[in-house]
Amino acid sequence: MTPTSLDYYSIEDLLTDEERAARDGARRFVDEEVMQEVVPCHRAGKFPEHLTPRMGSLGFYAPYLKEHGCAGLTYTAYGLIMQELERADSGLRSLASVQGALTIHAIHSFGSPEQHARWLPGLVSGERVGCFALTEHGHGSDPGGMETRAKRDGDSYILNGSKCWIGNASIADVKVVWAKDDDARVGGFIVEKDAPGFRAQDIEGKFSLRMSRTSECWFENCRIPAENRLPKASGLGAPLSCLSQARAGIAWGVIGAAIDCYETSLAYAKSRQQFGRPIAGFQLVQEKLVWMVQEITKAQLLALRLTRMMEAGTVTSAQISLAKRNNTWMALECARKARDILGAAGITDRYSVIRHLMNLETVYTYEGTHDIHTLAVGRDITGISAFGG
Ligand code: TGC
Ligand code: FAD
Repeated sequence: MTPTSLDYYSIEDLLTDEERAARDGARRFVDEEVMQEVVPCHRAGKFPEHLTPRMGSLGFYAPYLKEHGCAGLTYTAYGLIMQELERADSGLRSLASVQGALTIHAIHSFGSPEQHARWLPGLVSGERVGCFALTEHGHGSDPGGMETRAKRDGDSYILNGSKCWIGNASIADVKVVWAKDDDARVGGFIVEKDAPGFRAQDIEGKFSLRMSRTSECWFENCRIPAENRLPKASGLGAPLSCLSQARAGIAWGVIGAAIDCYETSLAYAKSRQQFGRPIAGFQLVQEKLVWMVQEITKAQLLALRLTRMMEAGTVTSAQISLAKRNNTWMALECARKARDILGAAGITDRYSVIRHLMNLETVYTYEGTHDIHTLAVGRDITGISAFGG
């Protein structure tokens, strides 16, 4: 199997056998079990739910963790798996991000041993669906302003508030909900399926990430046992640390979408004839293809160095911001150039490019918008916050 045809700087040589095997396994799964589902599911605006446990059985959720059935791979192997999933569709990678890097990671990092035993095995295997509810209707980029409250009442917490744009919230068995406690401190609270006072509704009319369920939800005197609070999560740093894991996965994942756009447009340009010759022979078309190779190669090197620093424990959150910011922008630009090369054919889902382009608009915005990451890096290098307030 050719793991990836675009490897202009022989990144392959920098991977371990275990990392190559993890990537090849994910690639095989995508080719054999996913690709035939993507266009029908995208058209229908549905996620193929049977893939959730299947991806668990393959070890795709938080594979960089070791315990509770997680695969115990390197961060680079995790990134390569995300790359292969996003080569198919950002919605597929999103499922793995929400289930693994966000929900499982939050419970693993901030939960007690009892909470680990209770929730992690079902989430890691994919038999139970998780979600990570941070964003609110009035607070997206500034989650610190959240209004959802968790009030202690004897052996319970009572949640009031709302969340918006939450992947899988309407079907999740285990919801990690971030809310402020009586001391106005951000905490993590597990809301299980059918908790009284919880209500959710899927968001309709999305043109982007259609193969993904996105919900808004409300907590109206939603009572949960006090033991469902994650004891080690105290302050906004807790949810933000989960975002770091997911953002690193995105920095790798979007490379998969970009490579698919490049390969699709290269093949098209070689076969499409205009003015009596293949359009790949025109200088302006070659410039677009070369731009894609150049930027994908730089993104691969950036992502690899990022996850190697994560493996060494030396990475900073600003370095993760830079990689999420650059690589998502790069992939979106590749999708736009590829769509251009395909001409009119590029606007239909006969080719994957327009689907990637629409998906990447979401990726540009979620997990911190492009400009929020600009300001995160700007604060890091200047020591001055430009976030406002
Ligand atoms: P700030 O003062 O900077 O930070 C508060 C505390 O958090 C710490 N911290 C981090 N810790 C770990 N990792 C990070 N990335 C961290 N960033 C900050 C920080 O050290 C501080 O700790 P302490 O102990 O001093 O209290 O907070 P701020 O209010 O100024 O906000 C900073 C800002 C704007 C960067 C942050 O709010 C932010 O990242 N905003 C973007 C929100 C966002 O990304 N939301 C994503 C929601 S989840 C989602 O989109 C899922 S989509 C998943 C998918 O489908 O793939
Ligand atoms: P806003 O914060 O309102 O930003 C709007 C614009 O203002 C952006 O261009 C932004 O860059 C700009 N802006 C904001 N503040 C500043 C500033 N200080 N300086 C300069 N410009 C600024 N959230 C979850 O918690 N869980 C999920 O599972 C989840 N899944 C999602 C799935 C999808 C499909 C989408 C689209 C979103 C999802 N999100 C999720 C929410 C996502 O994280 C937010 O949309 C994102 O953080 C941005 O928030 P916002 O949409 O409210 O935009």
